[in-house]
Amino acid sequence: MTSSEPQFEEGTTLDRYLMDTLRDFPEAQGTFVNLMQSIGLAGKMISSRVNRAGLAGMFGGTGETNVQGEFIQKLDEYANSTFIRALEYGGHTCMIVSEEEDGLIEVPSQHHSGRYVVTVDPLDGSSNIDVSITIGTIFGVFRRNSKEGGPADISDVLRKGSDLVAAGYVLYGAGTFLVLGTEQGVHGFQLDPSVGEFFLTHPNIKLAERGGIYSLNASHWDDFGEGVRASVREWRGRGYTARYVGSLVADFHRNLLKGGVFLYPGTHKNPKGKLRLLYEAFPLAFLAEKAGGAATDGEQRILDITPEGLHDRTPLVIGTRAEVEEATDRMRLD
Ligand code: P6P
Repeated sequence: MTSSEPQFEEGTTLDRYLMDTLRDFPEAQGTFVNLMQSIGLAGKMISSRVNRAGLAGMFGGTGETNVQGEFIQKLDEYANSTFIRALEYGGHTCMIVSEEEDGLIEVPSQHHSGRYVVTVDPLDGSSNIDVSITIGTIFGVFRRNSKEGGPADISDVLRKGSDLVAAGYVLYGAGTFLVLGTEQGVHGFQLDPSVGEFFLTHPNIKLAERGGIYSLNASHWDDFGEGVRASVREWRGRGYTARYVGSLVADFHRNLLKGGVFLYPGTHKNPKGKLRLLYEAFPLAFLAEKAGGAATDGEQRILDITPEGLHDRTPLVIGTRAEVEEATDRMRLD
């Protein structure tokens, strides 16, 4: 840890961390702190339900499909409504974009003063719920462009990923873990369910220049471009191991802590890949870069892209910088 990085005491809670960093911004009014506390509350509520899913009749689907054409799991619906409820009355958020909702979610008119716009994948990896594999909530935070006090509009979200001011995820796995990235760096907080608090356990998360893990769905091997295949051969030659959970937030989190690269390239069937730009790739790319890593779509930096629609998909290459650059340089030649 360099001296320039903020230092934290043992037992720092998320609230204490937020209040400590708030002091660095005298002009701040605490709105971002309130927003993050609302996100933390939603994470605790979803964690509690995920951990009791089998007991609370929360396995399985609702029988409906979402805007993506995917079957909605009961926990998807719960996570979506919980996250929206946690944000819409806090006075900090003016609009929400959710994977589970077709259009923009404007908060009740008396809260148009909220200065933040939040994008969310309420429960990424939900196909893994019924087999108890790690899943998670991914969120991104923009400062609104539109005038405070009035309604937000589409220009507040169809903008470059580099406009994000914060991003993170809540991981529901062996434990519940919140990772938050801001200009102050990337920090990890573990939930202690016995006291209902997130405690800072991983301050100043940094990615090494190069990792030792590659992560992709090898069933698409024959459909990948030569750039991906040549990169994977190189990494195998360097002795890398392969890991693939099939839950983006779990694969990303492992690579963030251990060093590695995740790829979900376009295929001939799905040239734009499967993952969503606005509420999956943007937040994770923000975190990867703040931790010293990189993220591209196989051609350009993810955070340089401006979405055309709320639910645009994108190919994704993300993680330790050396591998992202090696794969991207080759994929550009495909
Ligand atoms: P595949 C989960 O459904 C998800 O959206 C991501 O969390 C995950 O990385 C990806 O799809 C897995 O897709 O095609 O490998 O099953």
